[in-house]
Amino acid sequence: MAALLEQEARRQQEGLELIPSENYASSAVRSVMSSVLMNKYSEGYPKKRYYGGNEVVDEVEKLAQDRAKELFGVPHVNVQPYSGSPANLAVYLACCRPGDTVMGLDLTHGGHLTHGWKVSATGIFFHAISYHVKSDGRIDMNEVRRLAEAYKPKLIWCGATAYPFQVDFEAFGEIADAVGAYLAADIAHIAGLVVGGVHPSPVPHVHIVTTTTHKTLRGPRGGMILVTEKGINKDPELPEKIDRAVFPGLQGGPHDHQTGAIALALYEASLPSFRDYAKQIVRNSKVLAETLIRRGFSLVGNGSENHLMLVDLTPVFGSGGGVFAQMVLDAVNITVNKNTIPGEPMNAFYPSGIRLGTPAATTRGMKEADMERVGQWIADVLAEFRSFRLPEEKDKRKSYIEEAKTVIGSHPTITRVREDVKAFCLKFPIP
Ligand code: DSN
Repeated sequence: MAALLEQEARRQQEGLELIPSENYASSAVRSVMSSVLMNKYSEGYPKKRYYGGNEVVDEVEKLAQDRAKELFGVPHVNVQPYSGSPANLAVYLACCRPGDTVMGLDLTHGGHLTHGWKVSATGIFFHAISYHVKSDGRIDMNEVRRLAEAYKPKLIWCGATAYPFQVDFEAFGEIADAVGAYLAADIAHIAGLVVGGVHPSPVPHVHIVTTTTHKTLRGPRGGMILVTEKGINKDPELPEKIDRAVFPGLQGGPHDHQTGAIALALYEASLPSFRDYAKQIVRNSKVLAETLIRRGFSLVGNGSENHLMLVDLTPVFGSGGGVFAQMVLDAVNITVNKNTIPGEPMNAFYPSGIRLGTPAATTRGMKEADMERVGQWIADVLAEFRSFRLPEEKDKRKSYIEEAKTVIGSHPTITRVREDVKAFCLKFPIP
């Protein structure tokens, strides 16, 4: 295990992390995460526990709750969800009955699995209707309105997992109010941008907010559910319904070490330096997007307004080419994830795009000029392999990809760029 930890630390130090949902928590956050708090069981909530010995844990949880309430400006928060998906499932349990109609952004258009996608429990147990983005990459609010009026959903999700623009929470709020739906904003990706003041907050417009704590918020892995004033006005029992849905509805004992680390991350996010961090994430993303566009790449929506971008690789590799881009970039120590693009011509396993983002690189102190350098490397190496094509015959794909891996591994451009990326990364320590 020690050897594996060392290998992973080296991989992180010598590589460039561009997966937009990843980040580096501070060493203080990591210390709390591995602290004695992990030894405790504390089913229930502060002052209402099923086990003894929770006098300290009660204070830990209250600290996390108070900091979240203050930072996001909400009257109620639950800090116990193990992560984002359990947080979202708790919202369904609190607001809906099995079979109720719900609405969310289509997965291949940037939505999350838990916003009602067919293979998720949320799509199996609920009648999920999807809305989409338009050809300009932005959410089709006319379609959202039309579907909401036609289907009268109990719950509408706004927020995304692969969407390069700001979300118009106000417009969603008007639509949800008009049809009497609960409106939940999943800000897992953008929570740090909201707190940092570079993305509008959903809080005035929605009833519920869910988030993870480890993406742009830069805390430990974890989740939170916030209930807004607007939510309590719609349904005074909403805080209690959410708490009951998390425990005992879905979870047992909360992870107290995670709660403690969330409390610390929320403190870090309240510091003025975090606002600078959030601004720099967005600036870096814009420069990376502009560099790729200048080098001839096609971006969904032609840019980035937040921390991420989606590159449509159909002009480079044809359909399903995201897998080649991920492999080529992996070979030069640049980590991205293959991703579907709106109107995906292939499927989620062989998608036609990649998703890139700047939260982790920005934590390491990289700035605009560095992002331009990174964009040039990406363009240089992808251009070398533009002849790769995913075979139409399904049974030939695996062997073609294996052969492609061998070609990539022995290519001189790859060896050169990998050394350049490594030397570059070593200049930017990780916490
Ligand atoms: N896995 C997360 C992401 O990468 O966006 C969403 O759950």
